[in-house]
Amino acid sequence: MANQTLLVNALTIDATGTEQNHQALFIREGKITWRGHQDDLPYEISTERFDCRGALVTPGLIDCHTHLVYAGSRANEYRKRLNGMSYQVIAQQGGGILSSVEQLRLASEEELFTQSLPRIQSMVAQGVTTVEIKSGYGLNLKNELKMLAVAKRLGECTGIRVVKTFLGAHAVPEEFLNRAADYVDYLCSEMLPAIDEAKAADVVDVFSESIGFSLSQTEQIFQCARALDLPIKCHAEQLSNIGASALAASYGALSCDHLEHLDDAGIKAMAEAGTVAVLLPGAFYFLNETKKPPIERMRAAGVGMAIATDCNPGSSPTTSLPLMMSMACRFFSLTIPEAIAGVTTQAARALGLQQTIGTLDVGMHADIVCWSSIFDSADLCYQFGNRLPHKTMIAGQWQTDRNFN
Ligand code: DI6
Ligand code: FE
Repeated sequence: MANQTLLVNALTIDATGTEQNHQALFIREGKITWRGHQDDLPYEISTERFDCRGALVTPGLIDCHTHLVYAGSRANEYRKRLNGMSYQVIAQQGGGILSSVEQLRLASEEELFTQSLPRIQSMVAQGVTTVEIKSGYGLNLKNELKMLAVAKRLGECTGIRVVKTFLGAHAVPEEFLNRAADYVDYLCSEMLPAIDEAKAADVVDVFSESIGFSLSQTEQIFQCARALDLPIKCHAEQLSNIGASALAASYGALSCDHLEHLDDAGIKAMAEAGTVAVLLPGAFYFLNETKKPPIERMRAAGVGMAIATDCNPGSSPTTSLPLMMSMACRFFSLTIPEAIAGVTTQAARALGLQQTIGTLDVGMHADIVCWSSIFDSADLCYQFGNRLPHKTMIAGQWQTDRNFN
């Protein structure tokens, strides 16, 4: 019968990290409808079996923080940084995010799509089935809409789920130089309502930072998002602590991201609000940071931790979520189960999608990755940077058929 698949002999891992052998999953009409030990399969389920041969099967990976739609490159800044110039100084001198804004505004929608497509394809090839994509290099209505339109198109053409986030508050554009307050007014009164009207974004994000937007500007944007019923996220405490995470949590933020400088007040507020901490070890590595997010204290407080690539041209030019898992284990001392949860269940929570994706439970969308050469779940983090052969299913449809048999 069409629209159904039976996976058998799968190695799965539960929320505690315990491995389970000989698992079967039955998928029908795009959803998981049965899961358990294959010996317990009900007799009614009789269809052609797909034998996983004891290899690992995980939920599709979720990259919950990316800026993958961008134009051009910032390799020139990389050279400067290797010579000792800091990310902050480059930004203050008009480089950084603003140099990507300049390149993006010059690119047509078609060029932007063509340049961004290989990045999303590379993610899909590494097991990603849902990706969050932020705007934030347009910084005016026309160009922010252009970015979000490209994000939508990338989802349509690859089949991957895309969550679109409006990050108009990423930097103050040149035409508002030294007039950040005016830019935030423009964002709140014109850009965000128009983006909402066009249904171009699902979430609103703010880069709340000493070199970004202040706490009161951040709150103004959160209020505006709340009035439009849009969920929020926040780039918080990446380079300094200004209390952005506690503020975001008080607005019920889905996630606070980066968090190298997070303090106890922020941890407490996030724990109480159920706000997920999104760890971005690629940016930590690439910016040569030494201050780590307070993992132990977040763990003790029960703050859920997700892991993402932060794929962007300035601080994390990578598309490899499995590599980020490995870095989160090595740099931030996450356990293997935490790293796997970080790109599945916790990443789904960071996008507000935990009811439909991120686990292999019955009733969830059948977004599934078969890791054909992995027989120990630790291998997902251990073999760092390798592109492992796999077979990926999104909503019950196989996406790739690479090296499996
Ligand atoms: N934090 C980041 O890591 C990215 N944006 C942000 O607010 C970096 C964006 C860039 O440098 O282009
Ligand atoms: Fe970011």
